[in-house]
Amino acid sequence: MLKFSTAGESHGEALIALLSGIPAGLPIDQAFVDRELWRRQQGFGRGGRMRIETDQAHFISGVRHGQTIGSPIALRIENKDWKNWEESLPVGAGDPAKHKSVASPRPGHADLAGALKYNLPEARYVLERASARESTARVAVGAIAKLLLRELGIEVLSHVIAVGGAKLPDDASVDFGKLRTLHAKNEVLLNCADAAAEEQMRLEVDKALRTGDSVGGVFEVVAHGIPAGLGTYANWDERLDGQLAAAVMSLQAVKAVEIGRGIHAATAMGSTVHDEIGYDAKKKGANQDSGSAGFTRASNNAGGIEGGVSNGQEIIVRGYLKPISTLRRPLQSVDFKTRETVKAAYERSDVCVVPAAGVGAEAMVALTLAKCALEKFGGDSMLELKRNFDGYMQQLKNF
Ligand code: EPS
Repeated sequence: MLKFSTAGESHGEALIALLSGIPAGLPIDQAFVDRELWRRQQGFGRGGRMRIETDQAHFISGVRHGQTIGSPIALRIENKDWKNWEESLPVGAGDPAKHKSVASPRPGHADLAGALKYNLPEARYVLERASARESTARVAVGAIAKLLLRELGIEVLSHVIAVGGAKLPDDASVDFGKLRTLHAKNEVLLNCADAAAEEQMRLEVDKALRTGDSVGGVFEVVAHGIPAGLGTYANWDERLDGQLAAAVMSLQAVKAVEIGRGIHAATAMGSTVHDEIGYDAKKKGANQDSGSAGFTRASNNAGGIEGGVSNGQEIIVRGYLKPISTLRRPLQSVDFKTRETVKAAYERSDVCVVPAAGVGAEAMVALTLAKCALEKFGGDSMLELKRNFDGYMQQLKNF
């Protein structure tokens, strides 16, 4: 069973991740893991914090001589900003005069609900754990899931399809090759595959920057090379779409998740939405199509999942991100101490994080797919996993 958890606070000493269930013998490419962390830090609209941090995964256990050994993998990512917070957020009692409180909760953030829940007089500790800084640890373990999926011929990437009112045109064709090109870039503006749309998105972020506002958007995660048969309709909690939706919804600031063209489909006629089925005997034996047993589709509005089961098409998951809730021009709030109407607290923040959230969602999708793949194929070593996987792929070819 693939399981992971994270610990750490935004301005604490470090972030920690623990991942168990990865078979022995998976080569760990440290440069790949760190590049994924770098990708999460990019994008126009990121705040000053990203100039302080250079996120890198320090492996503590579970990896020896460059490979997994079947034991739990523990890793640590340093918060370089910690040196600026050691006195205001000490583990010991410290000097209360140095404490930096969050005196009035920010609408949209966890501040108020968290303070009420944990009976805290103000929101400092709430912010520290609710912050999207935590997604760094998810991206690190997500990178390991991606390395595992790569061994099965599966890749997971994302792109940005909307920032505020600027959108990638509906008819823009972004195939997986274009996503690979985007992924290879060493400079990330808004991670959009269309230069004209990306420029419009840049203007949206610019407007938010100039006006002390923030802006949200939509990212799309695409999983390529998925064979038919991951997930099942047999039990509600084993449906792949349900698992993916929960995984992506759990990311900070995501307020809606869509599989394929789900939102469009809800208001369209069935005849225009469902993906007609064809068959191509030549494709059946070909490697690139072995996952759908030669069956073809005229479209992929289902986003690669029907009945909670992958159908051999690309899996497409979209995440809808609310605008960051910390505003330089804050909204109305109430002072925790006096209960007087005041402006919400402001602390250095990002203005737009849609590309970064897309990278976080890639990690969550990769972890979910890796979990489902391990449930279906099993194996304590990579040799055993690949043998089981190859056997199933042969079965699909023979179908
Ligand atoms: C983040 C780092 C932190 C978070 C930010 C995400 O930056 P800073 O130290 O400047 O506060 O605050 O998360 C949010 C803006 C939020 O509202 O959750 C990161 O590494 O992604």
